[in-house]
Amino acid sequence: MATLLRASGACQKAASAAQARTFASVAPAAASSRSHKVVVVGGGTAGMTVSHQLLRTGKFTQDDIAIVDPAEWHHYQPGWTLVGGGLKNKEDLRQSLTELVDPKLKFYNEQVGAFTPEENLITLSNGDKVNYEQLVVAPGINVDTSTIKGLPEALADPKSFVSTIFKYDTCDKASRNIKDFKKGNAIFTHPAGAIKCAGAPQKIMWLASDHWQRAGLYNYNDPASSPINISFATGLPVMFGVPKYSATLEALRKERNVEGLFQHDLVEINGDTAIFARPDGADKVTKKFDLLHAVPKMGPYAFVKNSALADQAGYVDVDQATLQHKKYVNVWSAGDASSLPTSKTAAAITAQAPVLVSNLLRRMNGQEVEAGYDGYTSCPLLTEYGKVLLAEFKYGGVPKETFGRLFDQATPNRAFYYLKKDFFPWVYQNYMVKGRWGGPSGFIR
Ligand code: UQ1
Repeated sequence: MATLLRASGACQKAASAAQARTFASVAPAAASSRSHKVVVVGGGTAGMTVSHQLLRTGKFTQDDIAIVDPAEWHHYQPGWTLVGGGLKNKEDLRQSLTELVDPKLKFYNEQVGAFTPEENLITLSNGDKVNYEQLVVAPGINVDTSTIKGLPEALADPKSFVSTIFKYDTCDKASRNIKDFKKGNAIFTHPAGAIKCAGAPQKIMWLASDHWQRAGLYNYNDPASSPINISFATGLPVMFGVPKYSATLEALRKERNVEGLFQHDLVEINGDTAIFARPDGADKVTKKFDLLHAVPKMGPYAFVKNSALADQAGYVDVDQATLQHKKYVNVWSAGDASSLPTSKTAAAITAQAPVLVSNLLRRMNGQEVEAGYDGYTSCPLLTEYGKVLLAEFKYGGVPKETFGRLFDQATPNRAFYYLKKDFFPWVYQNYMVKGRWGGPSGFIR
């Protein structure tokens, strides 16, 4: 059925493209119909949440807002850790983008080729030009497996014990690897540099270690006589960027006898050898592994990085409190592609989207923008099957906890586990991407 629907969608697209060409040959000015009040680049978490929140204000009519994204599927990426832990099927965490985009929105199922902010237009990779009054740039970041030499090949080999939960294709391989693994060195990595969901590299390790402990293959209290050894090799100097939560996680690491290889940045995989770069030009370190969970380096897509919208690092250069571009006043950004100096998560977007929407509307009405975003982000950190530590913080790594008066959120807790496993995936797919979920502030209208 889904295939049928997709196929008929593709036919419609082909038909309307043919029609557009016919009109274009008669009247070249037809291109001006590709002009919208708001163009949103990206149909991921930030793009869908912002577009649908804008639409729900009731201030826009058919095709006033356009979304640009070349993808076929919209994924609930925070769920891929649960897939790696054998708790979800990856197919249940995706929705067809064509079906998800509200019919009142114009959907360009295309890649962006270039931004021309001086002329308020973008060029699609098929050459079409699209004009806007306001532009929201939210294409996410590139999880680039080729940043680690040998990783693409190791991931593609179905027999290898190398996986990553950061890719749709291999998040289920992680689960199979963990279940099939009986003996040897298991290494879990976390790269140096900014990544999305900075807790995930260790969430999958905590789930795996719990699984092996229950299977009698790993004994927290006696690792020397356990068939499996576990190492966490991280490019960072600490377990987590926020001291309050890092303290708990470091204590857990020691309690569970997981080897901590700090400031070890995976740069190459060669057979069963993992090669790590060290800071300050120190010699590389090599380690033998039998199971490797690798996290690729991530960074801005080239079409953003090489554009006039980017800051030095290649992210969309926006004000950290208003989400307005620092140079182009009708350009906005949220989510992973933005320069916002906070941890890149879906939870962060629950707080960013309403600020962006409100300021974009204020700008359209000629009002001043407001400083509304404090950097809120969150990481529900699975520490075992049945427990989650709910890290919530704002700019500067200052805790900003929703349930802080009820629970010590740094202590892993069963209620948070069900929030992460059942409630968030449900509220995301049914409310958040439809513009009806405000995160810690609850449902919208
Ligand atoms: C949240 O709203 C959300 O979106 C569905 C998540 O999913 C990825 C989260 O992880 C978190 C922490 C929130 C924040 C909401 C509450 C109630 C703490």
